[in-house]
Amino acid sequence: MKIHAYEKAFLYLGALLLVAFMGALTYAAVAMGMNLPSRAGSIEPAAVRTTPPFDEPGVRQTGPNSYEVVFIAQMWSFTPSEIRVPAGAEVTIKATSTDVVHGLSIEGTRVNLMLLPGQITELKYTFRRAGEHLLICHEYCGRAHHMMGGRVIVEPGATGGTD
Ligand SMILES: [Cu+2]
Repeated sequence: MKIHAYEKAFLYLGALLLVAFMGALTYAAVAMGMNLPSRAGSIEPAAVRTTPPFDEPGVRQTGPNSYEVVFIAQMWSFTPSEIRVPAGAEVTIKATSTDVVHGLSIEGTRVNLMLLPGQITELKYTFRRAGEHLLICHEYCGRAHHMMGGRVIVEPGATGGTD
């Protein structure tokens, strides 16, 4: 059986694209350090406020240029509702919900998390530029969902400027 030349070309093209996309994914994950929000453990929703690290929500420095931010989401607010982190630092966000499903989105960034009761969600992120971002819940969570928000203030970092 003879394979038409065009058919063969398309087969090669398909294979080539697969390799190219796998390469792009690998590059993003390994070289650029992009990672998806991941499930970082389970937690008893009723005991969130007494379970570390959620017993002390907020920002804490964990290294020379790394920070941990712990958020609790509940109807209809975030604790804390305002955080300050330096630009250029590696920020590990850990968050969970005490009641229903909430979302945690930081406007203008790729931070977009689902917060499920019983689950800890984690994401590493670096804010490149100083500035202010809205923090919003993007998962309808009841009557006052539209009130559920806050602010993320990125301060000029030691390493970066305000580019
Ligand atoms: Cu909501």
